[in-house]
Parts: sequence; structure tokens; C-alpha cells
Amino acid sequence: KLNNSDANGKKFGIVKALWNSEITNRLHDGCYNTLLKYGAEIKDINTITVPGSFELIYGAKKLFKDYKPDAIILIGSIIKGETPHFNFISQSISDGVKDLNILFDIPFLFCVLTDLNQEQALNRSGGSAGNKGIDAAIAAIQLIK
Ligand code: RBF
Repeated sequence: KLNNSDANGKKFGIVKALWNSEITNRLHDGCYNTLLKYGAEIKDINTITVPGSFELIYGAKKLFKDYKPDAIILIGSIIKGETPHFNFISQSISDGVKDLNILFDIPFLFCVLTDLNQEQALNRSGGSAGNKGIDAAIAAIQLIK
């Protein structure tokens, strides 16, 4: 169980994809406010944006090298369309986040929704299924602890 000061003095990087930004902004709000709730300071939370979820890996690698945070949270929303693109992007991102966790000595948190439609994405970003941004922030703090 976390204490209200567990994130105090820790540095957090967030990489947010702008694709499906209505969803990624909701995830970011949940994540950011949760870090603050557990004592992180505004000056210690650095959010950068990338065009789409595919670019989250590059953004996270760059943020790791430039900012040296204690944890990085990757936020994206992939919504299934008519073509197999959904599968390629989803698979490569989860593989990429795994690679980041192996290569670098801080945790990289997977906060990428892979939903079949907008309704599911809304439910998981502050609707009936909670907010996965909150869950990712809590996981990041637990890992640092
Ligand atoms: N990026 C997302 O973050 N979510 C998506 O649902 C998404 N769907 C895409 C569908 C297609 C057909 C293409 C070509 C790209 C999509 N992207 C999506 C953008 C992708 O993550 C990346 O920004 C671009 O492919 C440029 O590298």
C-alpha cells in the first residue's frame, strides 16, 4: 500500500501520443494527478508528446537519455479500424516497451489502450472501467519504492 509521500522527490517522465488525444488527455490527467496525490512535485514531472503511439518508444528512449527520470509512463490509445494496422501497431508497441524495460535500468510503464471502439476507450480512460492512467501511475510509484 502506498503512502502519500512515496512519489515525493522522485522524477517522472510521461510520453503521451497525440493520436486519439481525447482519450490520451484523459489518461494523462489520471496519471498526472495520481503522481501529485502521492507527493510528486510539478517540477519533477516532465511530459512530452509524440504524434502517434508508434512513436512512444522513441520518445521514451529520448526522455530517458535527456531527463533521467526514475520511471517513464507511456500513454497511447489505439482504436481498431478496418485494416490489420491495429494489430501491427499494438504488437510492436508492447514489444518495444518490453525492450525498453530490458535495455534501461528504470521501469517503463505500459499505459496504451488497445480498444475495439471509442466507447471502450472512454470506459477505460475515466469511465465505467476506471482510468488506466491512474493504474499506471500507481504501478510506477510501487516499482520505484
Ligand atoms: N496511432 C495511435 O496512437 N492510435 C491509432 O489508433 C493509430 N491508428 C493508425 C492507423 C493507421 C492506418 C496508421 C497509418 C497510423 C495509425 N496511428 C495510430 C499512427 C501511428 O502510431 C504513427 O504515428 C504513424 O504510423 C507514423 O509513424
